[in-house]
Amino acid sequence: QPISIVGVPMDLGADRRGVDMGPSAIRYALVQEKLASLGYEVEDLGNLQVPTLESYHEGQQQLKYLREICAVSEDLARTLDKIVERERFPLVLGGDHSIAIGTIAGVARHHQRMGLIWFDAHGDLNTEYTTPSGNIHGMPLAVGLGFGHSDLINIGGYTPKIHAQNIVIIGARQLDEGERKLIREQQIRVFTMHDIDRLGMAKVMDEALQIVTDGTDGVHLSLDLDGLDPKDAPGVGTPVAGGITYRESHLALEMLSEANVLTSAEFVEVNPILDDANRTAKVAVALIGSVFGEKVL
Ligand code: DIR
Ligand code: MN
Ligand code: MN
Ligand code: MN
Repeated sequence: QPISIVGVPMDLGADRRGVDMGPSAIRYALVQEKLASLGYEVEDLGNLQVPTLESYHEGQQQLKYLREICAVSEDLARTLDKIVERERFPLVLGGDHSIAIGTIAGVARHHQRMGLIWFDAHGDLNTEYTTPSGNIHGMPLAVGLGFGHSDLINIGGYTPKIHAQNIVIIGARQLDEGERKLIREQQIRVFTMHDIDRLGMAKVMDEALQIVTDGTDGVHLSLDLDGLDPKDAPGVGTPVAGGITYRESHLALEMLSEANVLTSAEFVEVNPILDDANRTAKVAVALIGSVFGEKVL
């Protein structure tokens, strides 16, 4: 299937500048060339327009930049809707993780039921009532499930986009109290670092793939680079020690590729200002290779 790349230079959802340069960093690490070398037809649609942080007032303390993030999310949802209608595979480059609100709004409408893999050190399950930071990048998974501010959950004109029984979180190691409560109430399957250590990534992915494919007609991958260990992916705004290794993350994505179920993907939170000579963007491109079937032999 042909691939369409969209960059979203969003940093309003996080409190670290620099993540708006993520799409450039990933392009500089030759993402399009990687996909072309694997035999795909690729188009790069460029970046969506995102307002500059300095030109806006913060707005509400519990939902920073709500209005601007809603506008970009609607734009992204429309953009992805068109890509899917052209029967192309949408590959979104972030930008902070708040962009998942628009990505999911754009793709989920094309499925009866969409599975979702949330690869992250965090749960991104906060709402305006539980957020410790007010940063919307800590909320997109809750928003997809229909929890949060009505302007956010109704992006794309429908809610909820996804159902708790079809999602998995992989790599979690820092959850806020409100997130733990939502996980319990919604019975969301979370593979923490403890589970990955105990079961091994192969077993985790076997189980995860079962959950996201059971009764679904598509799967979205939302990969936050902070899911990886900061030793392997230092260029992220909110690093948490003790993460998924480079090798484990490749294994996970190779298994996902072999399952042949993926219908859309996004790679987020690459921050070149905090990085070490673009290492994290290079990791992102290597992982994208695995997602699209790159093999040693
Ligand atoms: C924290 C951090 N849970 C928050 N979340 C991050 O602000 O809601 N998600 N960094 O990727
Ligand atoms: Mn449509
Ligand atoms: Mn994260
Ligand atoms: Mn995240």
